[in-house]
Amino acid sequence: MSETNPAAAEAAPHRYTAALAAEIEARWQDFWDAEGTYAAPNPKGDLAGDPEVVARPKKFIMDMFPYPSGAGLHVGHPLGYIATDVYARFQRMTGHNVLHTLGFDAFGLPAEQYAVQTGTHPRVSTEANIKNMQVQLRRLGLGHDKRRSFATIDPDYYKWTQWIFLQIFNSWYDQDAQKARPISELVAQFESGERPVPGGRSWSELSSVERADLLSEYRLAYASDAPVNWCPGLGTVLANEEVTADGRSERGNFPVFKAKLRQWNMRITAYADRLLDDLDALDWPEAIKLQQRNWIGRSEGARVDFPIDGEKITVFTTRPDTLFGATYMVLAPEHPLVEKFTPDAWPEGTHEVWTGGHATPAEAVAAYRAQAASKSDVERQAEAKDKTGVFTGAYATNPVNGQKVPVFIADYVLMGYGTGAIMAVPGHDTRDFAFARAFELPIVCVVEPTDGRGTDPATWDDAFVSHDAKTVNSSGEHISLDGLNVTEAKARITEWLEREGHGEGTVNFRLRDWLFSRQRYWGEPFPIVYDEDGVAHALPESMLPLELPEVDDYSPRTFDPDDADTQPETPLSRNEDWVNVTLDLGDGPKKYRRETNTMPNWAGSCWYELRYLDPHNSEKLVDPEIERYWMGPREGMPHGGVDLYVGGAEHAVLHLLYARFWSKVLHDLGHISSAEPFHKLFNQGMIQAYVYRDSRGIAVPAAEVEERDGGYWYQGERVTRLLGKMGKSLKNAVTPDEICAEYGADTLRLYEMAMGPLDVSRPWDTRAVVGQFRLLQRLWRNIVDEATGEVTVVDTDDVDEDTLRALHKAIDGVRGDLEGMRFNTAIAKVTELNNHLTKRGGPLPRSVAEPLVLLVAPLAPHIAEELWRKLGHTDSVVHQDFPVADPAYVVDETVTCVVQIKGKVKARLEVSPGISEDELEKTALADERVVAALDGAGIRKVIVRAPKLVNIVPA
Ligand code: ANZ
Repeated sequence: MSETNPAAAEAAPHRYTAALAAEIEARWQDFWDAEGTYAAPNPKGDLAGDPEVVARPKKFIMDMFPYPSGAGLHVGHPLGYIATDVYARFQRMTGHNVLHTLGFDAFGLPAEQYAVQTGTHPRVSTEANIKNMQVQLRRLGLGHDKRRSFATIDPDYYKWTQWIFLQIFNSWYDQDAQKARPISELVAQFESGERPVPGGRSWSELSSVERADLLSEYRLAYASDAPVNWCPGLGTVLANEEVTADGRSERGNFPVFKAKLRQWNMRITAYADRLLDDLDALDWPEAIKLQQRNWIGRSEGARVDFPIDGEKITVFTTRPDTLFGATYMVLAPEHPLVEKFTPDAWPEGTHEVWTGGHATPAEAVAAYRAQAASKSDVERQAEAKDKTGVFTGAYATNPVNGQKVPVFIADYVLMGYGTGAIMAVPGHDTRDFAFARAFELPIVCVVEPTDGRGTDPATWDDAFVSHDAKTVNSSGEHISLDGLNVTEAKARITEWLEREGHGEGTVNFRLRDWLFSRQRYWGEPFPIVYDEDGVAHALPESMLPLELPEVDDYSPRTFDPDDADTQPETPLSRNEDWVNVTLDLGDGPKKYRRETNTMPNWAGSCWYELRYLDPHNSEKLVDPEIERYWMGPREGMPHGGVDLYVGGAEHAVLHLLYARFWSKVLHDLGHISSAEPFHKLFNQGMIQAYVYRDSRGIAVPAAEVEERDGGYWYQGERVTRLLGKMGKSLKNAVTPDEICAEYGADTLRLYEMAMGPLDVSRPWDTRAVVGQFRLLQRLWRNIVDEATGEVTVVDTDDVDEDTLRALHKAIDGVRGDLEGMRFNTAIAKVTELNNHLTKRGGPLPRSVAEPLVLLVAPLAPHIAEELWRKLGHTDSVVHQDFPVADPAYVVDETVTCVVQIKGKVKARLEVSPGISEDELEKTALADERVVAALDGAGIRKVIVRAPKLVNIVPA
């Protein structure tokens, strides 16, 4: 490149080179920091500021904050951060008060595992990683309000995470009011008798343990002995979401077992309906909304009771209309009623296929249960055709026709969904069909096939599944559904079931309560202590934050990964001095034991948007007025929230669902006005990179691969190339630091934004970066004399038409593109304008140079700031008004209009393509040549075909 050529450098000492970029960028970054250029004023409090700025419309623009990993950033990480920064800068230049900052999501396993390996305290390594990342991010020129940054590990921050936990613990969901309310209001209802205490006793008669147990049935955060995913290899329990489809831990790939443990849970299921309904008003990608809807999984159906031995088995079905086709039942192997109904011996003549060759039902059940326990829910639900199960020896009664139906256990029915029991309708459910065929169970057709297969299931290869067909074979003594369509039949049967006391219509959700305990060190301690009766007590707010104690060993005790009979042992439990405390919780000093689990990694990211608003408030999580200002509901945003949230699509469900849930609880309790955290969500694509592998399949350093003879070579060996993720392990990471050193941050920013539409994944190509560097060099050269460093701009009103058109078209296009987050096309338009100016040559008029610099400012802020200063301005480019196009120059070039008189061409006019018929007629008739040709003759008729033809018929 020319800038490395000493002769060229001598001839052009003021060329835009990497060295000059580095100097400019460092200087402006220092300036911005010193001036607080990106400080967004609050309406009150310690961050209050200029009322004129506060009075502007607000924009709260946010990124999914990073985990400060030890590896630092590669060029893929800042893609979203650069995009939000460009967008935020544009919003600042179009009259908004813009809040844009970035914190760190800093609790989590990697730091803990590093601590286990090296003995370094997780805080020490995490803080070092944060420092390193801050340096890397600062180098990119991101316009963050740094006063608002924090890390989730800061005690000042997690104090409020703990405080929110207590809010949730101390509240219950009032189904009538459809909102959370303080638990004290529930206690008052029990005390006054307004709400009867289950079991018939009065509140005052209950012991403290009984009261606590009763309340934990209602609390939104509650401890329960729940079946959990216990992973001995990691020494911790995992949320369902952290377990892979084949029943192993996502992290570490260890086996995961179902075990019963006392764990904290969050009753997110209480909010299922609202989490679903409120999605409608959010401006999110449809794909993400769909994933949330599926995750919540609302199913309308019925609960139906099947009598058995004077008791009943209740099933959940979405197809009560098929009740006449229910020929057997299935319970989940773990269903608590299994033992109860299992007889001592097989009924006379029980088929060998049903018994599985076992001597007694009890033996068959025990053997099958052991087999089922080793499979994950996902494996059990897989659509495999070979269904397994075993007969329990019991028969129940189909309430609709009195028929005896055999009761099986099979692992395709899950305990955690519906009631853990189903009525099987093999004619119309694929899994039931496969099972019925395997176990030689009757199959009845109750929904008339519409595909011509006929109504005899003996001839079918599969179930007939349809929601849009007529009911058949469904008439009994008490009710008939024949001839009704599915919807009508569902309504009729549900009404009958309710009337006869056999069941009721119900809604079922796939969503489960959120398992909230982790057996980890590096997380938020629970602000909970247990008294000598084991009753959980909330710590008072005055005891927050409850800080993490020092321990000798950070790791949870891990076990033989295959040993299911182990139990977690938490790191915090080893610090006996911390665990056993004497506290006065209002009734005198007493001995307590602290909770020794910690919160899951999701906790800190559930509410961080709120803390950005008022980060130093020591009295409140956030001041209500400040929250209302930045996040309150407004036109088009009925639930309020952040104006723009950018991050990866991998957070479609967990983080976004948990954060929505916490927002709703805080909203219900009156702490915040917004009921949704993120109004608009945007998922950026990924920056991919080529992975080169040798013949053994091992990744080789991408930077050392040569391309020749149509192939790729590493150390003389041919290697293969595939597009994949970027990262250290694939030896293809490129760091922003390298690119900044070679070209500067502005070039890196432009390159990342120019690579393609933001929501599309794109391959990184270091060799292409120079293209954007050249754009900046030409921009610089259009304004600055490379020999003297002087600005070449001239003050003149005399600007050629072509240049005005190029300028205003660019302004118009770039404005629309930045607003629409189409950064790649915005850069294309800037490039086009700049190329036009380069070709035009000569000194640039100031009236062109200045808007050009302003157009570039959101994208490449350092060079823009430098040029703005060189153009003689003393204030920062950051707060200038973004240029507005003159519409007169935006319309396309003119088109030629032919004017005819009696069919003969008399004149050609250059007109705007959008000209109206009236205007065109007037213009034609006023044209000198036309006036001359008419020579005073009157006009009979004018035919106008705008914009290309005017035909005049003289009188
Ligand atoms: C009878 C029936 C007939 C069903 C038919 C379906 C089709 P969604 O839509 O996902 O809510 N089911 C209920 N509980 C289950 C459990 N714990 N494990 C496995 N399967 C269970 O699915 C509801 C349907 O899944 C229910 O409706 C039930 O089968 C089954 F033609 O009942 B259905």
